[in-house]
Amino acid sequence: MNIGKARAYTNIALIKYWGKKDDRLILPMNNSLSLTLDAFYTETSVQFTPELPTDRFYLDGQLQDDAQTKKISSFLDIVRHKYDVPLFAEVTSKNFVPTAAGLASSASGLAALAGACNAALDLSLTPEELSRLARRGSGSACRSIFGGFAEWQKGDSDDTSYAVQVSSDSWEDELAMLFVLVDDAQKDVSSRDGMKRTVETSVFYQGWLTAAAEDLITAKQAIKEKNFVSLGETAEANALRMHATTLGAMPPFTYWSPDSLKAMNLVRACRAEGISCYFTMDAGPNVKVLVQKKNQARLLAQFTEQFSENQLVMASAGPGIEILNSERSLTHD
Ligand code: 2P0
Repeated sequence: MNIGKARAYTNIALIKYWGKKDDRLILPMNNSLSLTLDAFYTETSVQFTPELPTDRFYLDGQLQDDAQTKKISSFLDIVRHKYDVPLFAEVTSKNFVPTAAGLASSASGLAALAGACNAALDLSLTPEELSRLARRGSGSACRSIFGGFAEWQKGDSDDTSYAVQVSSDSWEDELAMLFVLVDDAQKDVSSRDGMKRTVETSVFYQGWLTAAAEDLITAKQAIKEKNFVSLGETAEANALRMHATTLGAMPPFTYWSPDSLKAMNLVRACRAEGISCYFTMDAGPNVKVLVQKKNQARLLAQFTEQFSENQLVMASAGPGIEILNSERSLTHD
């Protein structure tokens, strides 16, 4: 069988995916919109083989235990079922992150795995089909099939829920994102559990859905017009709205740490000094700051005064998924 290998870059949502209407198929409650970034990516190779009695998963050179292999195996089960492959697989993954920041991303990881399966099994999937497949592994992974801006259109079935490229006339090349890594600790509430609890219990959830639909329209218009202030303001407001839903859940929770607030306040202070920049946050305490490339040095200088250098990573817009090779194994072809 082939060894399939792919590289996928992580993406950060400017309009967040927060809540599923179908947990098994990973169908989201709302459309989301992201920017793929070049600083963090995953390379994964996959080989299905009759010689294995179970799936084997190596991450950054380490053989993973059953618990750590579960998410990979669940995804491989979907592939085996969908494409009628009665074989276990060896999966080798490497996360490329500039620091030991614990920023391993399910978006890049599951997108790379989907791409590697596509190559290993000679599936010749279209980008749309690959996005649908990656979605089954992790929702946000469906957006990492594309470079630049991507919109995950929620759809209402397995066939109709996938990401598409949002054309921007290469405007994303003028943008950058500063990652402020405020905390390495394991998060208390996974994004999967957090969004589920929020959908089921948050008194603010309906408000989130109404606002997110409007935010998406505004953000897409801002991209079309290359209006940085409008895109930034909308993304920042959207992130705060998502995080507000967690406070209205039962039991309530938050992903913010004191250092998250410190970073958010610094973004506001930078704006007051004339540096146009906007923050967003995901299901963890790290803060990401959207800025135009022309201002990135000034932004970085401000953050360097309050955070250590190894907490700060500047990223540019990144490419879509790349199939690296598709070798034929000499031993069992
Ligand atoms: C996003 N997040 O749009 C949102 C914002 C976190 C906050 O997508 O359950 O790992 O595998 O579909 O994709 C993180 O959730 O969740 C995420 P699953 P995923 O980027």
